[in-house]
Amino acid sequence: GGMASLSRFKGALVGAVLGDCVGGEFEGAEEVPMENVLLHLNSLDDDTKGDGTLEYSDDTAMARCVVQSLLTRAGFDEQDMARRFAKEYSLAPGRGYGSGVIQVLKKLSSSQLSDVYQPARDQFNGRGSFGNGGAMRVAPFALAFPDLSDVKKYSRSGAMLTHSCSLGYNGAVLQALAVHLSLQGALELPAQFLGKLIAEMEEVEDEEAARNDARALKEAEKPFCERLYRIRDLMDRSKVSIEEVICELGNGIAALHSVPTAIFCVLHCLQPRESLPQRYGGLERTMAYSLALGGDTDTIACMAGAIAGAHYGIEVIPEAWMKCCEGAKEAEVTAQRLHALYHQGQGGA
Ligand code: F2R
Ligand code: MG
Ligand code: MG
Repeated sequence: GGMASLSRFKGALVGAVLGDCVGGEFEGAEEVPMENVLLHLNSLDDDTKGDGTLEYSDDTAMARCVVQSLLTRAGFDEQDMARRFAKEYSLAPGRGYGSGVIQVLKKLSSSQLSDVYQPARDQFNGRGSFGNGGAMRVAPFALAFPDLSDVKKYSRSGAMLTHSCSLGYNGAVLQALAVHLSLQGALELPAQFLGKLIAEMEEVEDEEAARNDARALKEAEKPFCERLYRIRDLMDRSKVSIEEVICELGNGIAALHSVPTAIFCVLHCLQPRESLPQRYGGLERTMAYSLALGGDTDTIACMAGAIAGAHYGIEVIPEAWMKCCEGAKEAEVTAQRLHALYHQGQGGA
């Protein structure tokens, strides 16, 4: 499809759900042989499966809140979004939430709360969470706001409802930027795509709070930029092993150890790879590769799925995969409403 086409919107939202549902099988596994990944993915084509047998987790549960809030309020409303997170958690607490964020979600349901950002600030002795929970749910921000500066501003605020550490919310900003650029067709030129992300993040990380957090956590001066430069190095190598990717970029629950990894998965799978089936298209390759890294597989596949889906569009997503994943069909429908909101913001084009 063309730039910001409906197909790309659907691909992004459905790709994220697919990654979460399909990746849930291996979340927390240290080593995942590609053979096991392919067996799992092949089982989705099995007729006895289907009808949402693979349940979505917190990644999708929270993304759905983001979507509903952005649509209902026709923009970002922190009170409304916070309320939706709290309500969703109270109705379905068993979706595999991070152990820290549960405290925030419980406090957010209190009616006496005057500042919805305060519970997040209180996390981890006032340091705030650097988990990837802000990034895992951020794709809808890129689908609601056509303007890059709005994407940056609101994805940051949306993440800060639960993640007040800059290594948490800036991961969300990076993921939102990646979906935004992919939606514009920027992955046609991968080196330039990465260059744009670096240029944006150089500015995003050039902030007092970010510098302080990086120093306190003994990270590079601009941690996300540093990781993006590592991605550039990895892309320049003729061969890269799974072990090298895990070592350079990580596969963990911290945003710093998963958002750049998800971006790398998409870039690496733009072309056919020896370790992956010939019959696979780019989106299937991205899913398989994300799972084979092990670690936080549902979240890495969810984030990679959103970026890849925005690039390839809905047409490449296997029907059998859609049927197996809870919430995939609904995501396709709501993507249409986000598409309308996005283009309405551009003057009804
Ligand atoms: N939680 C999981 N998976 C593990 C358990 C699965 C489930 N309980 C089961 O039953 O199998 N997955 C989901 O959590 C991740 C997103 O987490 P989020 O929303 O960022 O939560 P939180 O609690 O804020 O952060 C996650 C952990 O990171 C560490 N951490 C964060 N900030 C820290 C800090 N400043 N200092 C020290 N540690 C910090 C803590 O261990 C947090 O618990 C996604 O993977 C999602 O799928
Ligand atoms: Mg999850
Ligand atoms: Mg996860």
